[in-house]
Amino acid sequence: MNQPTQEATLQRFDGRETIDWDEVWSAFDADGGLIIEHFVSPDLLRRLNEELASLVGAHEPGSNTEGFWTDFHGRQTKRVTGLAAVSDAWVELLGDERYRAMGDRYLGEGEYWLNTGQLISIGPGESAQYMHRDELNWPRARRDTQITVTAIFALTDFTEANGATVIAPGSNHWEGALPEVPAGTTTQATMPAGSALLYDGKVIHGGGANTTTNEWRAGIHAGFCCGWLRAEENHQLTVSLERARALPPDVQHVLGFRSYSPKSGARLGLVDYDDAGLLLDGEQT
Ligand SMILES: O=C(O)CCC(=O)C(=O)O
Repeated sequence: MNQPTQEATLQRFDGRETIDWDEVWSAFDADGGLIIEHFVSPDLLRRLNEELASLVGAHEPGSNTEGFWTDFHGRQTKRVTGLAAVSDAWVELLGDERYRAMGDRYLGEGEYWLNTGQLISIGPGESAQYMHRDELNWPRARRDTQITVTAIFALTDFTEANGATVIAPGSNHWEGALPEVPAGTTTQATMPAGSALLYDGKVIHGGGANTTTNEWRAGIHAGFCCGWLRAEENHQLTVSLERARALPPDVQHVLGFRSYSPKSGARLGLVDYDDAGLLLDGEQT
């Protein structure tokens, strides 16, 4: 049923308090998304913004790819990738156990990659993004299989005016590859800087319009995808082996510098028919 059954809204939690994670996951399952305000500590938020400021400053809005992707990307939007190569603060957040719990729960413990860790800065005058499901990155995505889950970490306040993510709660249950979104079924993920929007790859959403004249809405769009899928971002070409060697093992893994080796048995992404991590640990050259 692709119709609203109640007012479109997302449940909210407060990261400064003790969170009942069963409640978080039941909101995730029911609505396809939820907000944890104050997820990132003020100190980590400050370091993220400091470390990423020059990258964003040096980046031009818009996309190099013509056609559909120009609109999807956003003409007034900056998208910066390769963050793990330069930001220790991002590496720290990437290892956050509460964030990783989402991947472990929905995709299997340690059985997923960072799909992309992408700083999205929506600029003044940007129009609303095409509404989509993240799972449609992979054309054979099935309605009954969970292949991707995402967090958007707010680096600035997200407001209705500056482009807070538009989301249709409950659309994770809607039938069809990309059904129409009826009027009245969406809400905006407004949240203070430091908050996290966690959502299901099946939920229909998109960046909001930025109707301000001078505010940039910045967040890190950081999804996980199953280890048997090709990730959107090619982390192994942007993070050097030298940098990778200095990262914590769980971050090495989620960036694809270690192989996919699920409990069920398969092994993918090998080097010399062994775990790619051997390249990092010095047993291979
Ligand atoms: O920036 C946002 O709020 C959402 C962006 C998004 O969904 C995307 O680019 O895939």
